[in-house]
Amino acid sequence: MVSGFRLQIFALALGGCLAEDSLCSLDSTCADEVTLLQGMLSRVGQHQPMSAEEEAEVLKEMQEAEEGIEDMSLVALSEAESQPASPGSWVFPANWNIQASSSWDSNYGAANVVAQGGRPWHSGRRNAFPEDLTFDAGEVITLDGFRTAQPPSGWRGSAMRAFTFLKSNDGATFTEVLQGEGRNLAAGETQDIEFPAVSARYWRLNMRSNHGYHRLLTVQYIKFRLAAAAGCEGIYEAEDATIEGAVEHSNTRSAGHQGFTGRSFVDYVNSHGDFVEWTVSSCRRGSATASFRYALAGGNRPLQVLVNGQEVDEALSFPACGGGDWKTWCDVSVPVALSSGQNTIKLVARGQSGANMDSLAIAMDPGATEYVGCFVDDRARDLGQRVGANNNIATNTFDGCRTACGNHRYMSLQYGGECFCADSYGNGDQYVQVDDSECNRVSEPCSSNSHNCGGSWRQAIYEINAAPVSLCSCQVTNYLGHLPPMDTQGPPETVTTVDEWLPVRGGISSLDVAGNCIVRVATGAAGAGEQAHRYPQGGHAYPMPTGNDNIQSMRLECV
Ligand SMILES: [Ca+2]
Ligand SMILES: [Ca+2]
Repeated sequence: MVSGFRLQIFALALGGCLAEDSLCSLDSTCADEVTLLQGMLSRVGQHQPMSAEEEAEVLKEMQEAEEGIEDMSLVALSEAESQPASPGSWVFPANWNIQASSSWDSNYGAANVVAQGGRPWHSGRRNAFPEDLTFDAGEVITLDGFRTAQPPSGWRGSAMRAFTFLKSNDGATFTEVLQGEGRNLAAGETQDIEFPAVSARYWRLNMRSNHGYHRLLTVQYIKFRLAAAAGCEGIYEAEDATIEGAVEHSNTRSAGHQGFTGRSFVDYVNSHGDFVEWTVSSCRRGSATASFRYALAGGNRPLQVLVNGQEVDEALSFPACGGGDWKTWCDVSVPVALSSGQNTIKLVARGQSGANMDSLAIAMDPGATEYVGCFVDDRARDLGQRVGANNNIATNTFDGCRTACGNHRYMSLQYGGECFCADSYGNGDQYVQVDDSECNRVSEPCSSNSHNCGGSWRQAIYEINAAPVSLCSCQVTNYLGHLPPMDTQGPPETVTTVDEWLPVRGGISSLDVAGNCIVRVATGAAGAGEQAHRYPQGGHAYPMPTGNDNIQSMRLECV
């Protein structure tokens, strides 16, 4: 018979906060949910010292784990990982100053999180939550994510659960970057936490709960993902670029050549092969406008334009600036597609000498970085109701629509400036992606102020806010202990694993499900013979629709 144990499933502490329509992001707070969470945490054992038995168990586990580590020294960072990293890459916080609010002992200190081998960082013996890991990068850097890993064996349930990631410029006052819930990582597993790019020198990971392991935390390593910084918009002098054939004008005091910027300008000499090549770093990927400032007294002196070695214009026209002299300066522009990181832009003489070249200016097209693509729309409206028509000056540009869309994850411009906001797109088979050219309707002021303004039943979709951190984790508390990790009777035990079939010993008599969690059950092991019935939010008393004794496995899913 079914024993009378209670099974309570209560939610995802931040469930409401992370629901689809209410992003818990940089711009919104989740005060109610945090209060709820704090209340829950206080009930599940905050500030309780470890018992002697628990400590003995932890020590035993450490001993067992260490037997599996052949080389007890930390594995040195590979050469590649100690090289300067480019945006988008995951890096260890090598050479950073790292502090932990507590550590088990010096063998399990905070410094262990810079390497992939050896012992993990392990929080202290008598400290309850919260725990902090604080990082000083030594300089201001831009991040858009971090990755944590669990030790390769043991310490199940010691991964962080409720956390807040913070930043600081002075190391004293920290402000929130994001908060969320970490998954219950299996041994050796990693998780990536992503957020909109943000810059700071000091970073802190504040961890307020774990997934059930003796109120202690372990982290095998942490990596951080460097984001492209502010981008590469700006002015780059020709005289600072790589020059071949052409020369930097030396007589900078000559009356006939005044008005240049920077130190001087570049004088093309030969009719073939002379070039100026700018190398620009830290670019964000996307479409941009490259403008060249030059002086030319008369005629026209076209130059070949190469971006990252690819020809984008065989002979870009550089007409005379109109003053009939060499001190009147003007600009020509060419659209360019920039890659993330470093790019080269090159002007080559192909048959005749070039004008006097002063500088290059790079400006990203508004929305270029955020652009997703061009998609079909119809009267049912993939992104919901229109927010503004294309003659609405408040919303008919990228910046205007973005402001109107607030915390929504996506926005679109359609038909030259109609604005839509939503948290998803492609909500129907008909909303397929099409070529960007179908979206490029020219309509002002949209076109001059936006990367792409959409077309007729074609929408240019932009991702304007980061995805909510997907950290749904249902919590199962079994008061008599028929669920893993304890499948014998004992004190209340918590299970938080989601999306995985868990064994149930002795069946289920009743369920309480709260929050964004559903429960499936099966009559066999590992989901075999799954019952059609799912148990959504709410109480489910004996007898269960699917029977009781016959339930051998269950699976928690976030909805
Ligand atoms: Ca010349
Ligand atoms: Ca110059």
